[in-house]
Amino acid sequence: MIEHELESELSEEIELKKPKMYKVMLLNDDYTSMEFVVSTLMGIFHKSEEDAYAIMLRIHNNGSGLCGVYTYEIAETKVAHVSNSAKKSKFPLRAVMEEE
Ligand code: TYC
Repeated sequence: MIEHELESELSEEIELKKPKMYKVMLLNDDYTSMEFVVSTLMGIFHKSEEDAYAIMLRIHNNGSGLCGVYTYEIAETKVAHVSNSAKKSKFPLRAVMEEE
């Protein structure tokens, strides 16, 4: 087998074992209530109330904060759920994803 074939098989195998991971971050804004952010972190990101409160404060103080690290499709779904839930409650809360 020629060398590049071996190499691509090897890298395919590595990709199967270790998918790219994506950070999902919430962004601060001036209008979303702190309570809504805490609920979002508990409901969508499965944080405890204590962790959710600490993460919400970090976002409020620093502009953004890490909510979790997921594979591409799960991260996309989290971002979409935040967007739909915020829209429903008329808050401008936004989540973004970023390759780790
Ligand atoms: N800054 C908002 C306030 O003072 C609270 C907030 C926190 C909004 C985190 C968004 O991702 C956010 N009500």
